[in-house]
Formats: sequence, C-alpha cells, structure tokens
Amino acid sequence: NSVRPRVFVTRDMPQPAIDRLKEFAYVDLWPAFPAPEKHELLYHVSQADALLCMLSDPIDEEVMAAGKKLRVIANYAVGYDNIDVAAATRRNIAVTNTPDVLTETTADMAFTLLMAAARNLIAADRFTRDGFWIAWHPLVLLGHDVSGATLGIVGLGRIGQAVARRARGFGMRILYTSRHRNPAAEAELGVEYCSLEELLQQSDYVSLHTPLMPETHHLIGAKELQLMKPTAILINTSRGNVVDQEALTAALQDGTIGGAGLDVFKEEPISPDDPLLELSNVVVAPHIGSATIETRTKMGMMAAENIKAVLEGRRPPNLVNKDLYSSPSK
Ligand code: 8YV
Repeated sequence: NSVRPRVFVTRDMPQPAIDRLKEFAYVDLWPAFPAPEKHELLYHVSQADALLCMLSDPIDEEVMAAGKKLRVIANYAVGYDNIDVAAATRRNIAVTNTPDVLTETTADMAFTLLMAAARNLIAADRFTRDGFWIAWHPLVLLGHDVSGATLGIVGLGRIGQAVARRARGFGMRILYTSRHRNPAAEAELGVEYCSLEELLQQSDYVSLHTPLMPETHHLIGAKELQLMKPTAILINTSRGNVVDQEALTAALQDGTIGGAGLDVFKEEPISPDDPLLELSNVVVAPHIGSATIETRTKMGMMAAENIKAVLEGRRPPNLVNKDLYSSPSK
C-alpha cells in the first residue's frame, strides 16, 4: 500500500515527535493557538486515520462519527477524561495515553506548588521586585514548615507515589487514601493508610492525585474543606473538577483553609476575572504539570509509537480500551 496514513495532530509538539510521525505518516499539523474549533476538528478528523489530541480537545461521538477512517485516538496526556472511551470501543477505535513518562515531572510540579504556597514564594518575588524590601523584618512573609509537617495524598497511583517519595526526603509524615490499600507502597514509602475524612483532618498539606471519574467529581467539596485545618494548603495537579471550585474559593476567602496551589481548574483556561485569582493565598499555574522539554518530548514519542502500532495492526503499548484487542482476531 503506497498511500501513507494520515495523522491529524491538534497542536504543535516537540519536533522529535513530529519527525517520528513523519517517518510513517502524512502529518496534518494544527500549528497555532487557539485549539481547533469543533467544525475544524470534525473536518480534519474526517480525513484522518489517526488522531493525536490534547486534553483540551473533547473527543465525543460526533468527532468519532466524522472519523470514517479513524483507527486510533492517541491522547497527549495520561488522563483521558476528554475522550468518550466507551464510544471509541463501540466503533473499534483504539484509545491510547502517555503514562509513566510524566509521573516524576508532575510530582515535581505538585511539590513546586506546595513549596511555593507554603513559603509565599510568589508574593515574595513580587514584594522584592516592587520595592517593598526596605528593611529586613522578622515578621515579613512568614510561611509554614514543610519538613516535619503531615502530607495527605489522595490517590496513591504512580504520581501519588512519586509525591510520597519526595515528601519522605522532606521528612514529612505521609498519610494516604486510595481506592485500594497498597501494603507494598506502605512498606516501601512509609505511608499510612486512612480514610479521606481522617486524612483531611490531620494533614497540613493535601495533594490530589486521582483521575477525574464520576466517583471523584467534586470529591473535595464544602464538607471536606470544612474538615481541613484552617492552616492547611490544598494542592491540585490532577483535574479541576475533582474539587468543587466555588466551595474552594469560598473556603479560601473565609479562612476555612489556609491556601492552595492549583495547576488545574474547573474550566481551562480559567477566566482572568475569576474570583479565585483575586486571592493572595493561592498559587496558580496554567496546567503545566507535565511541561518540561524532556517530558513533552517523551509524551509525543509515546503517542507516535502508539499510533504506529495501530496503523500496522499491532496492539498499541498504551491501550486504554483494553477489551478492544481481547479477541485474537483483532
Ligand atoms: C496535560 C495532563 O495533559 O497527562 C495529563 O493527564 O493533565 C497533562 O500532562 C498536558 O498538558 C498535555 O495535554
């Protein structure tokens, strides 16, 4: 077959990944900001054998119906809550993700937010630049200790465990709650299992590492925030909707909790007018958990290998809808 398969890539990626795709496919690359709009996505998908998409591309029934030739949807992320996986399975379309390669990078980001929030780093930077440092004073910009404090990890999967490893180095006590208790991780990382309630009551820092699913939607709401210490800091590098953002905003405004470090939001991008951004006890980032050159390159290479496998009739290494290849005939 001399006709090259066509891959639609919904945003530019590090060049090595684009080059890898070009070795076996024609690459239809959407180069610019903003993301393709729905009608643009539908048109480009209608021409494509493979789709390499991002978290901000909702891939629903309509998109898949437009993809008459579509065989694989490779998400440039470990999470895949933007994709209707059940619909893809019904249509025999493989869905793949990019696990593992972003674990350490995302854990670094969780710790970056934790440290920045604990030590008022962003306020301190502004203070210094804006000429407020007129004299040293023992009561200026006081934060809270990280070492010796208690960290609560909600979701002890790959990223949650990587955060625990860092926390050990900081001499923290580490609590976790998870769908399944993990005795191996408890032995290796010295983490203690408890209920979400106990974790929220005892932790000085709470870091969220669950995927977004119906069971985790608004897992942290007004009731849960109320259980936290008034000095506690909430870190979220998972998905915005794991937290009830209105309840969080209220809790930060009225001092129910002490602060937050957020990389993810209910709606992304967050509006610059959002009341959350008026609060000085919040450190924010524009969903950059996996944003390093090394990791974004690895994610792109991984997505390219997944696409290549499906187009060659092989089971892709990072298949999400696993039942798709359960019968030997496929
Ligand atoms: C972003 C992420 O997806 O992997 C995930 O689930 O949330 C991040 O890596 C990244 O911005 C690429 O879409």
